[in-house]
Amino acid sequence: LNQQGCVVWITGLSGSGKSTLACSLDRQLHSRGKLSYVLDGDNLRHGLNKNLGFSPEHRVENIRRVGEVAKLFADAGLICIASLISPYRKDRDACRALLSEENFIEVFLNMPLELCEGRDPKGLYKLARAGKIKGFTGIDDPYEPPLSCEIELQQKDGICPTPTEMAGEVVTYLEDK
Ligand code: GGZ
Repeated sequence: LNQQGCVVWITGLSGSGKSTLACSLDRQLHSRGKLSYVLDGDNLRHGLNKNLGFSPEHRVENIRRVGEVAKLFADAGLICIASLISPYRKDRDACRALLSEENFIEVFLNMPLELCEGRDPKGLYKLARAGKIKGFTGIDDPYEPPLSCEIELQQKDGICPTPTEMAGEVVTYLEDK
């Protein structure tokens, strides 16, 4: 395998486009002959993490498990793309600490809450605003943005780059390394 394994950790609010970005990145890497694999928080909650909810304790455990699995994939030489809200800085830093510094690439998908809430693909923000979901990230549960991350993706002049463009930015970063 002519590649070094690593973890690309995508963090951001619900509805910021993490899963779409992860999928686009996965495809772009494949087309360059790279082996990658996506660990998506929402998907893993149907299997590996199906005994976990959204209390702070359960989120900590959710992120810990995914961090450990991501490390295993990276050890196996894959580019592991983890996409989770991962709202607490401490937990993301704990995942970072599992790998050597150059092999953990934190990508902050920094989309404004209003944009994410406006998208509301699953209607969860609406339920959270109505008080029907308690402890929703960005509404009544905190999101702690990274203080220093490898890549920050955001709107430019009020326009959001496409998932393809954003994935391209990550690919360029990986290629430069
Ligand atoms: C945040 C929630 C919640 C609460 C359900 N808070 O955008 P989605 O809908 O499709 O994906 C989100 C997913 C979050 O799972 P993660 O494993 O990424 O979260 S964490 O890293 O915080 O452990 C969202 C949905 O679950 N969802 N309830 N209360 N998101």
